[in-house]
Amino acid sequence: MTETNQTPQHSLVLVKPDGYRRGLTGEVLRRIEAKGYRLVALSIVEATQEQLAAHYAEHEGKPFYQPLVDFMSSGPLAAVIIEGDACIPAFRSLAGATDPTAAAPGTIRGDLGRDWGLKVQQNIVHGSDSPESAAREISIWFPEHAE
Ligand code: IDP
Ligand code: MG
Repeated sequence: MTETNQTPQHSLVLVKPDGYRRGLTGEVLRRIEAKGYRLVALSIVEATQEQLAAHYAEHEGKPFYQPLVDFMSSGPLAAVIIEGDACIPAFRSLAGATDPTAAAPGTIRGDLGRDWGLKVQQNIVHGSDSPESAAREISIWFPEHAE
């Protein structure tokens, strides 16, 4: 008999305001589904200052922090919970490197993103970087799904 994990992994994905504005939400979701992961919650929202302060607390004090918060407040974004074994590292791999110029072709940021000469990199997506981050971020964007 094959043993399987009892609880599938979840990751919090954001299609950032640049991706939403450019009509790339469907393309991002398509890549997640084509990879084999399931969408379990999806919401188009305008982020509150409280949500962004909590979500990006680790970056407070860095030079790109305020530009990042302003960018993430610049319009609607799509918040998504995805599900499936190893979806946290797998989505980071689909997303590619933070800097869209360095992100490999074939990745979301490498294929769809570019440097616009701004103080913050507009790189289309966010994905949780660890199970602890995923649990924390899911509680920020989807309190009803908090684990
Ligand atoms: P990640 O999104 O790849 O996890 P983080 O280091 O968590 O990258 O940074 C959060 C976001 O802040 C990035 O996605 C990007 O939008 C922006 N950012 C990170 N580092 C820089 C930088 O050095 N210059 C400009 N913007 C940055
Ligand atoms: Mg990060």
